[in-house]
Amino acid sequence: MATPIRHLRLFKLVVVILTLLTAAYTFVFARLPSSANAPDSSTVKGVRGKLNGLGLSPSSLPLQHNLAAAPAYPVRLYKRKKHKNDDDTDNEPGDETASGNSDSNASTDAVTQFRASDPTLLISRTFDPNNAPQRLIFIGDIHGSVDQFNNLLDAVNFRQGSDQVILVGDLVAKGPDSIGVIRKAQSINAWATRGNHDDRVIRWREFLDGPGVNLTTSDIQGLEDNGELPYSDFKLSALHYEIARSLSPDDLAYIKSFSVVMTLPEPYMEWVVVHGGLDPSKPILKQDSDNCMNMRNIDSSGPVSTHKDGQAWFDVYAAKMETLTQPASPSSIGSEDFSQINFNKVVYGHDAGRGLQIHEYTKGLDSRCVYGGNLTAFILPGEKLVSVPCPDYDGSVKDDK
Ligand SMILES: [Mn+2]
Repeated sequence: MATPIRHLRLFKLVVVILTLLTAAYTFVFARLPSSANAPDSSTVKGVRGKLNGLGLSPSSLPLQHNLAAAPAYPVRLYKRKKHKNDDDTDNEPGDETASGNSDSNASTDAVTQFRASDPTLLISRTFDPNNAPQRLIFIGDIHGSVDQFNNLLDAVNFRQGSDQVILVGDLVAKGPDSIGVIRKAQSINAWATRGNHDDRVIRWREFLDGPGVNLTTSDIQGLEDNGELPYSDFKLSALHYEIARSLSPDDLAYIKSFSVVMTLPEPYMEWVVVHGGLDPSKPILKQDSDNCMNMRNIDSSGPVSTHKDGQAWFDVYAAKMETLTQPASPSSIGSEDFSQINFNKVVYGHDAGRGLQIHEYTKGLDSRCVYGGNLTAFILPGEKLVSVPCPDYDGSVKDDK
């Protein structure tokens, strides 16, 4: 087992070096003047203007904000708050990604390094001004249920070219055909935000293409048994490993293009998309990407993935939005608050435990597709909901803990 361990150490060293190089590169280029091909300001006026106010100079579309380029980002982007009673087996088995004890420090550090090199916290999408879509069709967590994905596209009478599909993440894992979902999504040019399961598959693939390239499955099993895999949420018994091995280069490039947060152009600038949720105490460019992909509740320590502590993140968010709409309160909000951003409505997924959650400011679309519930679409304009029934694939995820 000495060789794989040496490879792991080398991998961590390489990740550190690449992170530093990326930071240096973006430090230099973030300070160059905007390029001549900067977009018409009318297409991105609100969010872009606010981003400039935060010290960033987007110069190409879609706007992609490199985590390493923003000096104010937290250093530790992945450190998960872990609670002793953190038990989400009722809604998303396998979502526990941090073991939460001192033995996991090495794994947590490796994950943190990966996060720091992740280039896409936020993408601000734009439309072709000559061919803007007639409808936006947001779709909840598909989890490999490609037949239901196709059924839902039929049910909403999806038309390529005039409809833009936007997935809230977790295309993969749990269900029967993750690769089929990725390829279908790419074939219809769907936009997507990165779900925690998409992210885990990407990390597996980076490991298998890197330090794990010469390891057999039994080598990897040995590393898992000894707690020596680079990420604490890697489990051979879950589907992510096989999905990662099955990705074509096109598949991989497509899912790696998913940003953690996505903002939308006019006339949808009040909408933002994220897989898990947003932390209402932080401006958009200071969100923690791990929290954005995993949060369900917010307690006194901040976002948590559990339902058991604190309150639903969307209730905290709604309370915050209510304060922002009070004319008397802006002076108490701080210069880098949500008040700087034009959006106020969030489309998200991830919370099968609570199921479909349609509130004024937040639209939660995970309606338990993979557990025999529905797959749901939310359509703009009009805020119409369309659902199709799903079989219970739960048998395939019994080992995904
Ligand atoms: Mn999820």
